[in-house]
Amino acid sequence: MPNYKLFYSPGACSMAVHIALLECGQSPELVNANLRAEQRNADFMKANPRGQVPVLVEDGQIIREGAAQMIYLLDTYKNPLLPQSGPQRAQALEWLCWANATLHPAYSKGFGAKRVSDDAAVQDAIMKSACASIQKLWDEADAHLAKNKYLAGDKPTMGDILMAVIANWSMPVTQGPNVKRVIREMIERPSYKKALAAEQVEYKAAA
Ligand SMILES: N[C@@H](CCC(=O)N[C@@H](CS)C(=O)NCC(=O)O)C(=O)O
Repeated sequence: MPNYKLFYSPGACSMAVHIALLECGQSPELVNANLRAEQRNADFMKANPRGQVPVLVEDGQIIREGAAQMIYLLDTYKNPLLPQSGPQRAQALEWLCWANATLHPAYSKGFGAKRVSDDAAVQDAIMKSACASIQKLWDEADAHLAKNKYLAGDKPTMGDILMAVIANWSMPVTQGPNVKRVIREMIERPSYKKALAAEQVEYKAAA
């Protein structure tokens, strides 16, 4: 069995990789990257000079980018959260990439407002624009989930879990009833509960 180390930040996108590891029966060593502290974890900065979590280390080999890590793990352990082939795999990849590369960056735009300008009015305008984009994405997801049990069809996949992780990020947006139905189910998975407890994160978005 390989040894896994995960550099994470509590409740961040790294939580989805944490859950993927648990779903694959692995018990990673967890290292808090200290993203909010003045001094980020030095080993973490060496592993990813971009200063972003998640960073996964498998037997000493560094893997950056959350989507790559999740796909790699689920493929390695043939986990049904990412079907191995066919149209189900295409759908699961589409929605995992939607959460990782469309929904997540929309939030990042809002979170990054303070890095763009010191001017409160500019920050406010960036935040408003980010929230409008995020809200549109949640509304689209809700309409999609009104017609589909899960994002990728009739079975839960990794995209549902990453969506639930992102839904818990603090931003003045709302999720519709169909999104909430799915996230409520995701957070009941033993792996999700274990990750929340280990990272000491309270889940608020399901209410
Ligand atoms: N494309 C990267 C983005 C990762 C990312 O944005 N991580 C956030 C936490 S959710 C982060 O580390 N932010 C700190 C920063 O950018 O300084 C991935 O998917 O791994």
